[in-house]
Amino acid sequence: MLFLLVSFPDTRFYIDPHTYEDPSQAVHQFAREIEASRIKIEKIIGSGEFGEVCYGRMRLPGRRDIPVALKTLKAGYSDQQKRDFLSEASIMAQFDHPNVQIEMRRRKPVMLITEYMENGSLDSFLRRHDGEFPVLQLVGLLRGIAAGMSYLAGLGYVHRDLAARNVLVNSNLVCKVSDFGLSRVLEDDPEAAYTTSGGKIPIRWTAPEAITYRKFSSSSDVWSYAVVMWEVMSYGERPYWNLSNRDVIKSVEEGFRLPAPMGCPGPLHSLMLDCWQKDRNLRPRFCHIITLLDKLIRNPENLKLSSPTLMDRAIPDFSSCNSVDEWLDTIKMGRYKEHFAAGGYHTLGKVISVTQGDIQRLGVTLMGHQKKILSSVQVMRVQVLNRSVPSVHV
Ligand code: ACK
Repeated sequence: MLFLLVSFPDTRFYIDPHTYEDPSQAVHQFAREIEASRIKIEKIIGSGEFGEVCYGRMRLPGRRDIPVALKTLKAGYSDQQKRDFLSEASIMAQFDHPNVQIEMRRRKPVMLITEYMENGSLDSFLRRHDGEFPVLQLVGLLRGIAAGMSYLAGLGYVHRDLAARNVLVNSNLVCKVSDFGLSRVLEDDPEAAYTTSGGKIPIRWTAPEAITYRKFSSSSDVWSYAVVMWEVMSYGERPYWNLSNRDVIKSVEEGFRLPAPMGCPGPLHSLMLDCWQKDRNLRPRFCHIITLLDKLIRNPENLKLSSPTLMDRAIPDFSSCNSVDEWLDTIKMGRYKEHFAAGGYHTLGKVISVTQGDIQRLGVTLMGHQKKILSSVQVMRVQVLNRSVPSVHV
C-alpha cells in the first residue's frame, strides 16, 4: 500500500488541477509517496461528502506519532467522483498556511489524510459552547480565518463555499479553512441550492453577484466571510433564521442586511456591513480586514458594548406571524409560550419592547435561548422601523 505526502512547491499562484488533462497527474506533481505502515486507522468520527471520516495516527521518522483525520471514498464511486475527490488533494497540497488545512493522499484504498482538528467544524463547535467565550477570543478566531482567506486570495484561489461548517477548529482554538474542491464542493454541500441561472449555490453565504451571474471572486469570498463573522458572533445561529432561500435573495436585493447578533460590538457589525456592500469593488479586501481586526485586538476597549443599539438594517421576517405563540413556534422557542403568556405578553406589539432582563424574569434561563429570542425581537423592531421610515433601506 502506498501513501503520498504532499510537498509544498514554492509557487505564488495555485494551479487548478482541472487544467491537467488527467487530474490525477496533478496529485502526483504535488505529492510524495510515504509508506502505508506509517498510518494507523483507529475509529470513524463522522461522514463526509464522499464517505466516512476516520481518526488515525501517522508515524513520522524521528518524531512522535501525529493524530490525523482520514477521508475515505465510499465503495461504488464513479471515475468522476474519484477525480473530484482527488482534486481536493491536488488543491490543498499546494497550500501552506497555519490557517488553511493541508492534505495528504493515500493511494489504495483511496484516502485523503489531513491534520486532525480536535474541536471539529466551527459551526457545531460554536453551538456546543454557546455564550462561553469573551468577545476578544471570538475576534481571535475571526482573525485566523481572515488570515487563511487572505493567503488563499493571494494565491488567486476563490473558495466559493466559505461558511462556519467548512472551517475546522483544533485543540488550541486555531481555525483552519477547509473543504476545497471545485464544482463538487457545491454539489455536495447540503446548504447549496439550485439557482435560476443553474448551478448549486449556498444562498445564505453567497454574494448577490455570484448568485445571479455566477461572478465568484475573492470579493464574493469577503461577503461569505462576513456571514461567517455573523455565525461566530451569534454562536452558530443560522443566517437569516428560517427565511426561505428565495426570501433571503429578495431581502438582500432590497438592501436588508443581517442585524448585529446580541453582544456583538458595533465595529464588528460595521465591518460585516462593509463586506456586504452590493458593489463588490467597495468591499474591503482580506488584508484590510486583518488590519482592522488587529487594531481591535490591540485596543479591546473598542470591543466594549455601548448602549444596546437598534440595528438599522435587517430582513423582513415575522410578517406572517399573527400571535406571540406563532412567533415563538417560528423561532423554535415554543416551549416558552406559557412563560410569555404568564408575563402578560399577549401581543407582538408588547413583545417588541421586551429586554434581556424581562426575558430572564420570564424564566428563560439559558443564555442561548435568551439570545435567540432577543435577536428575533430586534429583527421585528427593525421591520416596524423600516415600514414607517423607508429611508432606512440601503
Ligand atoms: O463537526 P465535526 O465533529 O467535524 O463533524 C464533521 C465530520 O468529520 C464530517 O465532516 C469531522 N471532521 C472533518 N475533518 C476533520 C478533521 N480534519 N479533523 C477532525 N474532524 C474532522 C467534522
